[in-house]
Amino acid sequence: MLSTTISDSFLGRYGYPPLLVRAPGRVNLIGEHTDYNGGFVLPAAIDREILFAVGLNGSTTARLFSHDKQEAHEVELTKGVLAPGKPMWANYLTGVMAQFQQRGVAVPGFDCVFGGNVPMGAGLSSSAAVECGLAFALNQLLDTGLSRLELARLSQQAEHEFAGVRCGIMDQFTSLHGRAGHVVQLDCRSLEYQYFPFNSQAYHLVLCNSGVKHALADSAYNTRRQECEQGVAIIRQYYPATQSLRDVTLAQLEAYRAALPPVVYRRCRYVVEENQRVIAACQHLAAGDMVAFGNQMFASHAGLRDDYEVSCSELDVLVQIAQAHPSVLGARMMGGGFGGCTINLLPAHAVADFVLAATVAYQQELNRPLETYQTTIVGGVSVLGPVLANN
Ligand code: GAF
Repeated sequence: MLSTTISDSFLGRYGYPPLLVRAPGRVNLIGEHTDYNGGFVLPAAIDREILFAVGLNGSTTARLFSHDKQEAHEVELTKGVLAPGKPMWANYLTGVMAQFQQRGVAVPGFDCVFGGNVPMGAGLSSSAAVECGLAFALNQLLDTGLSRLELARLSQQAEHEFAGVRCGIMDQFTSLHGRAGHVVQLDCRSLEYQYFPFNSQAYHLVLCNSGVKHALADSAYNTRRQECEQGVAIIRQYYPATQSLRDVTLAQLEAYRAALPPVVYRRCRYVVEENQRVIAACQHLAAGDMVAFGNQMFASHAGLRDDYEVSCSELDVLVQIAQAHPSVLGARMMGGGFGGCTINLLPAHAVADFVLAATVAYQQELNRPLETYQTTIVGGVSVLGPVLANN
């Protein structure tokens, strides 16, 4: 078991029993690239997790060990302001330490072994799980008393400043607030949220990993964000109350289309329509109309591909394969884009047939192996317990 492996590794390296914390990755059913536009998302935490074993070591050094990379790294905590550096994997952790410090919390020396089974670069938010897991663990160890929402914000800030991605709040929020058997509709402006039960007896969410992550992903993400901000700045000249694309209607966008550069117009149109889709999808979910829900997912993918331009040929092929399967209700690319996974909604009885069909078709069309993951919706970050020595 992963938790035993991680805690054994900690005991072996440091010789005392750790606190053990788990932090899940996430899926997002619908609402992509809406979070940093003050809009709506519908994610869930999944049973792909990063495990943390941590303990205070009485020194002024953070001793970090990545179980997956089998690499160690040390951070001296008393040498002024922490800054990003190498190796890259340590930045997600150092970024979190820096955020505690910025909030006036002195971080004492600690030991940390972490590792998990959230595939990297697959759009399942392995980085958010790493940030949130350490933030939660330090909050416990230091008895800092920060709320889950504050930990989510702190982790998001760590991603901005130490990974250089100006992400929204969705991934960190979900890792910390997931609820077993439920998806969560989050209003990314007010941070109000509502859980919806997901009928996992009847329906499954299957992830198809395209196996690609295009190099431009991070810079293109930041560019999309800037294009949206540019759109808001122009629209605000006509509607001064506009804070974000969340406030813009399609009619307003059409009325001032000529004032917007064509690319900016298309980015804005996608976001405005995607927010509407999330609201409609939640109504379908509440009504148990999974066919209508799935159609919103297909429409979301079309917008991401044609207007927002964050898909890629591999993801488009995977969605086409899903669309051609008689049982799939909905499919779309998921996360930032330019690679990673598609998310597919289908009746439980059709999962085995779909996985086989998709694997064969992907191999035939792109000559690539397809990895698929069946997901279970789980709760957010939690303590698994202190591990007793010799246990
Ligand atoms: C990435 C980001 F981290 C999220 O904040 C979100 O913007 C997502 O891409 C796209 O919806 O996962």
